[in-house]
Amino acid sequence: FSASAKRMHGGVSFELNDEQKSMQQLARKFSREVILPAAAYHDKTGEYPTEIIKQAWELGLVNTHIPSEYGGLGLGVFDGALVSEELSYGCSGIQTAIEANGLAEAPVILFGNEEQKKKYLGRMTEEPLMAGYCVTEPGAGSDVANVQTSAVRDGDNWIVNGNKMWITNGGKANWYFLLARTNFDKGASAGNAFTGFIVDADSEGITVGRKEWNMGQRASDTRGINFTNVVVKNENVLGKVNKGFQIAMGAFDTTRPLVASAAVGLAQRALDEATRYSLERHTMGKPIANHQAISFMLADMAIGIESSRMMVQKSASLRDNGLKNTYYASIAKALASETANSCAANAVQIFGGNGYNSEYPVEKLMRDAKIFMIYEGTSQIQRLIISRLHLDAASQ
Ligand code: CS8
Ligand code: FAD
Repeated sequence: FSASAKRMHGGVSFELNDEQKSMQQLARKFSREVILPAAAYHDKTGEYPTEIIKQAWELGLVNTHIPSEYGGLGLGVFDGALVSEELSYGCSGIQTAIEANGLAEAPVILFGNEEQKKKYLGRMTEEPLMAGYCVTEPGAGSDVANVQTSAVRDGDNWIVNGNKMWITNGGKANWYFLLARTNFDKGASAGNAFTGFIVDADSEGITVGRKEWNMGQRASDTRGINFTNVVVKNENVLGKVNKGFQIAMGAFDTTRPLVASAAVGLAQRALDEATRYSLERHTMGKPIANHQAISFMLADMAIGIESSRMMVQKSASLRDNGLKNTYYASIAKALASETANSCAANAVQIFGGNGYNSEYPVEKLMRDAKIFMIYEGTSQIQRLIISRLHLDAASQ
């Protein structure tokens, strides 16, 4: 089609613009040349990838959503998703460490006042610092409304007590977004019971637990955090008192498409590894790619990846255009995380015995993939959100 014929046919252009292409290329080059070769080392040792994050930060691949007023690139969700996919291709554990900054920053970007943005977003662009998002607790993960950490007003301060669990960047963060209960009326709804705070990680009374040794994404730092009589200034309240649940949830509308794009990155890596291997490995006198059972597995992987990437782009574009995207963000998150798991499992299958061995890259992909179905809301919780919104729409 000529350009004018394309216009006549209408529809959406899936072509990236030049800026998007160059951002994608930058992230791709960095991921393949720096992250990918270091991935096995960080997986085996669990060592935090401080130097890699620093290099990524210098290239502008960290904190991509911070607005330009505070020193960032101010990328939208769509453009950020291009970066997330590429970084995750190299190692989703290292990508998660980087992206957890974005999750902690999202509530500040969306609901912070000018002073808070200058202070807490500004410093992230001045130095390669990390941040963490503290919502989950030992007894409350999917059920955020059951969060027990409390914050009680004391003059110009709030006194925070409680335990958070599974906090990414927990031991590396300079500051945390924290969700705490501030309304103790038994009948108070979730939407009126919690407040969001920014908490300096060096505050007295914060004790960070051991690094958890997880199934996969071992480069990432996951910890429990105890808050005992931690004093937080009233100026660090985000948005309105008792309206923190909406802040914690609102952030996910930005970050779930990004988690989904990271899952796509892992899935694409699994497909590329499996394709290469299936062309090299011969059985019964031909490359295994020429056995239909194998080539159809590659086709299934491609189907999952292409459709997941489309959902990432749709959910991200809606958000960037100021439209409600909760339904699509959950569809993208559920679809892409399950695609990553099926692609990684297929890649292991295609590698045969070698796939089960840690000298080859795909067993790591399979271990790394599982968390995509758990963090930022499990696959069951995504279905809960999708079904609620679907039925709400159906009853109108
Ligand atoms: O509890 C909700 C939920 O989403 N649970 C899953 C929790 C989750 O996803 N946790 C992830 C933690 S972070 C993490 O894992 C990081 S991973 C590592 C870093 C990776 C970096 C890449 C729920 C189950 C969906 C809902 O719970 P309910 O208790 O049923 O609450 P609701 O009645 O739905 O809502 C209560 C109020 O909140 C408002 N709300 C709900 N959704 C939204 C969105 N935006 C804004 N506000 C929202 N999306 C809702 O409107 C209610 O407010 P009202 O004012 O009362 O009407
Ligand atoms: P539960 O809520 O106890 O769920 C257990 C099972 O029951 C799951 O299969 C779940 O899907 C299912 N289930 C629960 N409720 C329902 C329901 N209503 N309907 C159907 N099924 C249901 N949290 C943070 O706040 N910040 C972080 O940075 C962070 N990073 C993480 C990093 C890692 C490596 C891990 C493992 C977790 C992280 N989390 C973080 C926590 C993560 O978001 C939670 O683990 C997740 O939301 C699930 O909560 P849970 O573990 O308490 O499981």
